[in-house]
Amino acid sequence: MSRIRIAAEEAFAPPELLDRYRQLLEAATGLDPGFVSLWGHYAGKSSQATQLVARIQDLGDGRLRDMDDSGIAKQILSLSAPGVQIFDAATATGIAASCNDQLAEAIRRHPDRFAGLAAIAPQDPATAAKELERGVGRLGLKGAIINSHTSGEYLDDRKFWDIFEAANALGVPIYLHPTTPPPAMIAPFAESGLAGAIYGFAVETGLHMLRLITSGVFDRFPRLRMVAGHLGEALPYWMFRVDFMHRAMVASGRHPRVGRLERKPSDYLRENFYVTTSGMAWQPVILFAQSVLGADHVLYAQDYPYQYVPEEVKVTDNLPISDSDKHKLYQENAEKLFGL
Ligand code: 1DF
Ligand code: MN
Repeated sequence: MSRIRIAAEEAFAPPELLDRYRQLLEAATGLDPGFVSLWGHYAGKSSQATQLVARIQDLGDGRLRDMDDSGIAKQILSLSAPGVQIFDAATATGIAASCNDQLAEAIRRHPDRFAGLAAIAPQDPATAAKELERGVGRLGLKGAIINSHTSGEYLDDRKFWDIFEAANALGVPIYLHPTTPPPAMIAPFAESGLAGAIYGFAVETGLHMLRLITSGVFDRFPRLRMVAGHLGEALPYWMFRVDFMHRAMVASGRHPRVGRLERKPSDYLRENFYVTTSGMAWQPVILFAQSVLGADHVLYAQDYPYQYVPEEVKVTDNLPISDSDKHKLYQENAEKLFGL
């Protein structure tokens, strides 16, 4: 049986953005230490970094060849972490728009191979909402990507909810992609070298997901759909304990921000979130995620070019699941979620 594989968390970064990152790293003091740990490495001179930077800029033949070599029919592209979220609001807004234009152009050249998510600047929520509307309405993008916290601020803060309002009205999902922990959280991660994709990403983004759930975002926007990578940043594993402790905390009135919700925390995770397998080509956890979230809410992703392993799809090809669930994982769920 021939199989279409769609990969849903695939990164690009135009030279314009990478140049800005390099300028920041050279000039600025007082930079976010997480940004320095990430792009201080990737903007460097190691052969791994050089190869990564070459791949991430390429929206043409090189990328298509890698997709062919790894069995990927279509990438859903998004601007690499931390995207524009480390710049001031005006700079971030301008770069987001330019990156979205370039992404749309690449998709126009290869409509059968690429789809994309809009970069937005949460620093200016009203303008971010407008850019999401432009990205979807005029550029044909399929949702937004937000690289977790913005200068230590989380989207449960109501000042950001214009963005949810726009996504909800457009009926498009928001991909909550990881980034390094913010300054107030990063010290024990950074000193041990664990701030990045090895672990810090997941801790920080899992926290962000749980903050969204417990703050009541999904009671205000019950149909809002969000996407998390890395099989849900470990939260699926925590559902039982979170439900138990949430119930106990609500009953005792233990904290003013842990209040009554219309559904159990795990219900929001199962109903409002979709997860992708990015970076998690490991059968036991994919099966676990499917079993607790449902096969309709788990999508394939590769995390190109950060975790590019050409033979990786063997793992998912060989999952002991029905053909119909495999079709959902590779194709059907992505087509439905992103409206491809
Ligand atoms: C890494 C991984 C970097 C992911 C990323 O963006 C990223 C990494 C800067 O390995 O350093 O998107 N990832 O999603 O796992
Ligand atoms: Mn990623």
